[in-house]
Amino acid sequence: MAIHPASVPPRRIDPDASALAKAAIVLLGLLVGTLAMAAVLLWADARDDGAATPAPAAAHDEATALPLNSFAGVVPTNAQTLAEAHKAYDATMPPLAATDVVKVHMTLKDMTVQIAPGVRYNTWAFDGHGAPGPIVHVKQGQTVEMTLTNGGAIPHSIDFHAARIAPNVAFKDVMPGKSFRFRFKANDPGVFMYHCGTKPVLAHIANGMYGAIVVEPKQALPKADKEFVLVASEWYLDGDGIDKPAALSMAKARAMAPDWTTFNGFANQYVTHPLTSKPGETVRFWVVAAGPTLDTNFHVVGTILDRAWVNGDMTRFQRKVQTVGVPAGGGAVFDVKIDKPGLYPFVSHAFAHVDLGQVGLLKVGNPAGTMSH
Ligand SMILES: [Cu+2]
Repeated sequence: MAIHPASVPPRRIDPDASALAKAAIVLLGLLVGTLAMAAVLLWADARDDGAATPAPAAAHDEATALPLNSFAGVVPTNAQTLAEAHKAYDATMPPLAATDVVKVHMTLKDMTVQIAPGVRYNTWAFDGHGAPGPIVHVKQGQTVEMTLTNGGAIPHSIDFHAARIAPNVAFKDVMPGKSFRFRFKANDPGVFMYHCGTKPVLAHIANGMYGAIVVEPKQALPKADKEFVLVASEWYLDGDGIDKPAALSMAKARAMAPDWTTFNGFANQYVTHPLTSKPGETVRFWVVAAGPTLDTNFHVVGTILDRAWVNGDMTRFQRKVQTVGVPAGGGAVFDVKIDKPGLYPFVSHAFAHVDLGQVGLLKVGNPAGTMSH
């Protein structure tokens, strides 16, 4: 079982043992230096995508600088097998409905899901399939008719950031066993968060009650060949979730010290099951940071964001930017056009997030040395 560094208590230094300690530190320093050099060499080697001889698989794995074979936090020893067996959340943009009114029905359910390989968590889930809830995709001007059925044990609600509506009317608590319906016209394009707004909101969002609604602008965007929706979020556990499912640690949530950070609810799932595109295709990422508290700093390793609709303002985009912050409760849209085959990590460039699982791969073409799945 791997132990997350955060769970290891700080070492005490005995001043009397300083000579031995110093020698050990020097040796450790040499070891770290050697390893770092080796890593840099591997990175440099595999980065040379013009090389005639494909690097072996292991070198490619190193080149991504990602924990392909290990996971942050506490995981079972068979984490890699469990990660491969996990069915990744489908990040593909669902099709639009042709009707003026788009009917969405979600049934809230208390359920145990995996949030990392072998790590179980007791969620309160929208639509009974864990976090995030389903991707809602509408066109600007369409009306969303939302029906919320509370199949859970306590009151819940749903707050759509895409709606201009009196929250005390539409976003009200729905009692267990009851349903509630409201409508709003999606007049503002962008990618928006939805979430449970029942108090304490921190607990309801932290327990998985969030998702994304994409409101596509009436005026067509530049053509994209592939479109993916990513919801960034973090998890705060009261235990490791291995022997028994974890529940929320409010203390960690308030301290903003997550055990795991994820895209679409499961740590590293798109490392094991990469999103795919062909060389030369334009890939569009619709990104929401659900939090509950932490932002995400969206970046694609090995390329530049060709277009960035910052803050989800669909009236203009920035060109050729490297990293864009998506605030908790916010959204943004990004286009990349990658010509050369390879594995391109997409990350929150606040790198503690990568270490805790907020990382995936965009597999462009069929690069040599790729993992087989
Ligand atoms: Cu709730």
